[in-house]
Formats: sequence, C-alpha cells, structure tokens
Amino acid sequence: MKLYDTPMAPNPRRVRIFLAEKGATIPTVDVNLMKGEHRNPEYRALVPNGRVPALVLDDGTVLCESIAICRYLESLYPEPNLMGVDALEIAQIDMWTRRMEFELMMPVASAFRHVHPAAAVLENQFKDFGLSMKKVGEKSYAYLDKILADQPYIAGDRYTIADISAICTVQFGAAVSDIHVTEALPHLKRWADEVGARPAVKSSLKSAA
Ligand SMILES: N[C@@H](CCC(=O)N[C@@H](CS)C(=O)NCC(=O)O)C(=O)O
Repeated sequence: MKLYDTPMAPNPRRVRIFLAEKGATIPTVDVNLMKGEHRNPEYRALVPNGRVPALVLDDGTVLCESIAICRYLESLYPEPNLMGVDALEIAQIDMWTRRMEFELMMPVASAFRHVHPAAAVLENQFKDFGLSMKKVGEKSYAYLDKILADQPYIAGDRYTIADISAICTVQFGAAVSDIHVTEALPHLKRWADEVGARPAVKSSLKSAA
C-alpha cells in the first residue's frame, strides 16, 4: 500500500492520525499542492479528481476520500476501534463525522481557500464568500462548545474519527483561516487541548518541504 499525502492539508492529516492511533505505518508519497503536483498528468491518471489523500493498494486499486480510506484501514487494523463497534455506535460516529465535514471542515477550509493569499494557487478566490464562511465556522465552534459541555468527545464518551476530523480542522483554522478557539469557548478549548496533546495527533504534524 502507498498513501498519497500532503503535509499541511487537513484531509490527509486525518488519515495520518488514524494510522498513528493504530500504530500502523505505510509508505507515503508527498504531493506538493502549492507547486500544483496534484495537477500533473501522472497524478491525475491515478486520482482523476486530483485530490489528496489517496490510498493505492498493492493490486493497483485506488481509494480516495479520507473516510473511505479510514474505513478500509479500520478493517485492516481493527484496534483501537475508531469508527464504532455496533449498529448504533457506527451510525452515531458517522453522523458526527459528517457534521464535522459539512459544518466545520467545509467553512473553515473555504475561509482559507477564499481569503488566504497563499491559497490563490488552489482557488478562484471570492474574498467576501471566504469571510462569510469564516463566520459560519465560528458559529460551528460555538455550537460545538455547547455539545462538549455535556460530553467529553464529539461523538459521545470516547475518542473517535469524529474527533480526528474536528481536531485537524480546528488546528488548520488557527493556522491559516484566522479562526481560533478562544477562552470564550471553554469546553471546546478543553477538548482541543486534550485531543491536541495525543501523541498520534502531535506526531502527525508535518511541515511543508
Ligand atoms: N472529501 C475529500 C476531500 C479531499 C481534498 O479536498 N483534499 C484537499 C487537501 S485537504 C485537496 O486535495 N486539495 C487540492 C485542491 O484544492 O486542488 C476527502 O475527504 O478526502
């Protein structure tokens, strides 16, 4: 297996954290988005939508979409379980993961892609849209703060892929989208400090070449 990865981006980082939590390592190939390597014909031939991450299996099968990749890896490396053990828990973790993707990752990523000067190589930028997405992201942070007042982790009482999705987003938001977990969000801050201190989360930070 080979993982096509990129250092700073939140989606591939989800897969790196997932693997690290399981104590698994697989070879990775870094794709430099800022240099447009994901648009090279060789990469497009492998991954037609030109996104990262992508997992190439030994028989040449290509899996895209972070959660689909994690689902595959969860089957290969079942422990520790990060995606649910029974019908209800699987559904609940999926529900929260999808919320994290649509309500958190999407606005926070859009705030970067449409506002940050460095993202101009990736996006036809509409700054007003990006700033409106920043506000949507901030509202989602406030919503999560309320959720985390009543439960320790995003999907309930244990750490899961939903937390991995959220911590990648929150740390990305602080780094490049100017969205911050302030003292006014004490429950989100407690969660971000705790999850951010996990060895798998810390070790997954890679700097760009
Ligand atoms: N839904 C996909 C999203 C993948 C994605 O958009 N990845 C970004 C990096 S985080 C990317 O490849 N961007 C390339 C581009 O913007 O052209 C997933 O969950 O993996």
